[in-house]
Amino acid sequence: MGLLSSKNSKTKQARILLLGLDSAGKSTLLYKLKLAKNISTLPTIGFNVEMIQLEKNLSLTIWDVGGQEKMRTVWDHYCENTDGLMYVVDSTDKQRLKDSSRELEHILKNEHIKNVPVVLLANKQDVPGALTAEDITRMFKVKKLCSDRNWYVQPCCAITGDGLMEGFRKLTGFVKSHMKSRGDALAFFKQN
Ligand SMILES: Nc1nc2c(ncn2[C@@H]2O[C@H](COP(=O)(O)OP(=O)(O)OP(=O)(O)O)[C@@H](O)[C@H]2O)c(=O)[nH]1
Ligand SMILES: [Mg+2]
Repeated sequence: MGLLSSKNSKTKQARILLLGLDSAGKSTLLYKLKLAKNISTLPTIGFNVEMIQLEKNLSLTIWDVGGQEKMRTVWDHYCENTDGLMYVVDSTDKQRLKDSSRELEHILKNEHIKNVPVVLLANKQDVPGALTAEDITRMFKVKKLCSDRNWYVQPCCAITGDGLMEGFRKLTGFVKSHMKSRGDALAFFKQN
């Protein structure tokens, strides 16, 4: 999928947290992106971590944390040092949309990810009747929920890979400007 493999000393590292309810498609999309193929997944107990480089000078360390109810209680412990949040929604799971938006609302209150940019992936767009990115933006009240940070809602399909690169590129762009503004603020405090 056009991943870059070269590394150089100027390559910065960004920590990306990949969250969403169980069965949203997090592990499927992570390995589609990493290996460019479909793997059959099992529910993630604990986490998967993979490094992916989509562009020169920025390497993403992606933490895919299991989304089952008992796992959600530990999401907070993964937030420290996070530069970007990728939140995956199963756009066909209409019964659990409220649960998903409640979990997103909860995690966004974590002090460690204050102002950290968010991309929501409206996954499983290959399934007829899936909610659109616009539906999810409205139902999750994303504008209000994310008023203190950069955000975007990207439709995708983890099986075909459609929309994945776009979603990660969007997040990467946000992450770079977030890191830069944080770096600028640090430099300012050091000088003054
Ligand atoms: N039709 C369709 N199925 C998908 C898509 N993405 C994932 N799936 C399926 O959804 C199921 C769950 O996918 P996982 O990637 O294991 O979900 P997860 O979010 O990692 O789940 P946990 O590890 O339990 O948190 C699997 O059967 C996948 O094949 C998609 O875009 N379209
Ligand atoms: Mg998983």
